Amino acid sequence: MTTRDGHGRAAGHEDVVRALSAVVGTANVLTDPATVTGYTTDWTGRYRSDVAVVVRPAGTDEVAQVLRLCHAADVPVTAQGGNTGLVGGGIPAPGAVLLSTRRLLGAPIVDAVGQTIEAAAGVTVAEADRAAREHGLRMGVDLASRESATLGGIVATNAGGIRMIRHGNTRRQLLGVEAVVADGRVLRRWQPLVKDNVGYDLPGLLCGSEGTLAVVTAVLMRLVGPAPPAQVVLAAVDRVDAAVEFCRRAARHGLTVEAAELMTAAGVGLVAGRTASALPAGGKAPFSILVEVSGGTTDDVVEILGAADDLVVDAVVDEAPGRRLWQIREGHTEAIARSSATPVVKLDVAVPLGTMGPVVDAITAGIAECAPGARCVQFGHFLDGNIHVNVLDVPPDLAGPVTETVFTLVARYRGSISAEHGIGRAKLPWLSLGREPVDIEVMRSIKHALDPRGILNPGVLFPAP
Ligand code: 2HG
Ligand code: ZN
Repeated sequence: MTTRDGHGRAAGHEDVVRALSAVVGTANVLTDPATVTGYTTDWTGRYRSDVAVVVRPAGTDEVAQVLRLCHAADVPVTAQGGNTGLVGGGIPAPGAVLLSTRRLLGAPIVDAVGQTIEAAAGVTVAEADRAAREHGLRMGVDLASRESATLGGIVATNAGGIRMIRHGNTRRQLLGVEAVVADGRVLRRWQPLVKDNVGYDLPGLLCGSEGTLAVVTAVLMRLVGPAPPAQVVLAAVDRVDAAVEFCRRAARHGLTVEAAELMTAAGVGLVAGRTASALPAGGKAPFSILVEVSGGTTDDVVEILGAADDLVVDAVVDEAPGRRLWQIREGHTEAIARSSATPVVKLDVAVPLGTMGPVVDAITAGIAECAPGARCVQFGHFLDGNIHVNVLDVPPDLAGPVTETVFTLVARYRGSISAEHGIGRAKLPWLSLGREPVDIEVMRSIKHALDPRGILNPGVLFPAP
């Protein structure tokens, strides 16, 4: 077996393995097919790679050495964090080395006064959050995969998550970054400052670059204050615009919307099964919303609900954290994966808020026409315009047409073909629906400037040369 670069040149597999072993130790260069499969298959089961080498460096210096030698040998490298991505961005092209960042560890350092955290890229979101909570603070980014998703991974993908409407996406939390560029140089922008206008925003540029510009080895992030007392409302609604209006009314009442999630009866039914009958409107209204609000009491929330019978069919309220209610939303991804006979077609779009109702309906109708036997489950962080479109039981030859149908529709409404999951391999053919030609050219120039040999994650974001 040989490893191959994007230009078709080949390097001996044994030579590469030997050289990598000299850097990270034999135990951290995995080649056994049974062991590497956990890294080379993605969570959805849709993306697999025949990659035969997984390297697990333990620190920034080892990452730099690995990249230096892969660069010299023209061997492509795909970095991977917790392997929780949904667009195949962490699954390498044939012939690449998979660089796992999971051994980039160490106790995070929290500055309680400046409200910042410094941590290595392999630390998970949940671990960082626990470290922050010891100082009465929290991570601003939270997502259902928090126990596996790593900080390097959320920076590489600019993760959004369930607190996005309140605190912003990962890029907004990122103050500094340490990353290794393609030739092995270590780039460090590490000021724990919210104001620092010296030149280009390189952390912001690497954030969301999906492993195509550098390998993130450590992050410096803002933290947010402690969670305020809050209430979690699970309400049944007939229309998407009623969901948006309900949040508006809560805000007019002086409450702060901490999270706002939309679900459909199909999704709630999959997660809750028979217990769906115990949910508002017996899980039978077309939509359910989960809204977490702070700044008031349960009585305030009940009062708002009482005056909202033009919007809300039925509702239950719980004190935060309201895990039983949140579980209905956070259980979607797994319940959907278990229920589908084929790998789920997972799309993640954003549309202007005012168009969300018609878009949700049009997506359902478009998919029914394009793939009549498929089931469509939509859910998402609706107040930021984000809908996760999951299509189950799609015959393999219809996965492309289903995607095309949804993206064309979203583009027509001036939406985004990737709200938070990235382009990865999955959305590559549709990049031009999301960005104009000059925009793509500028992105390519940046890629070329940082990675002229194209060894970093070829085939992700841009087609492999
Ligand atoms: C979520 O919001 C994640 O739970 C995953 O972004 C969405 O499974 C999905 O499509
Ligand atoms: Zn999401």
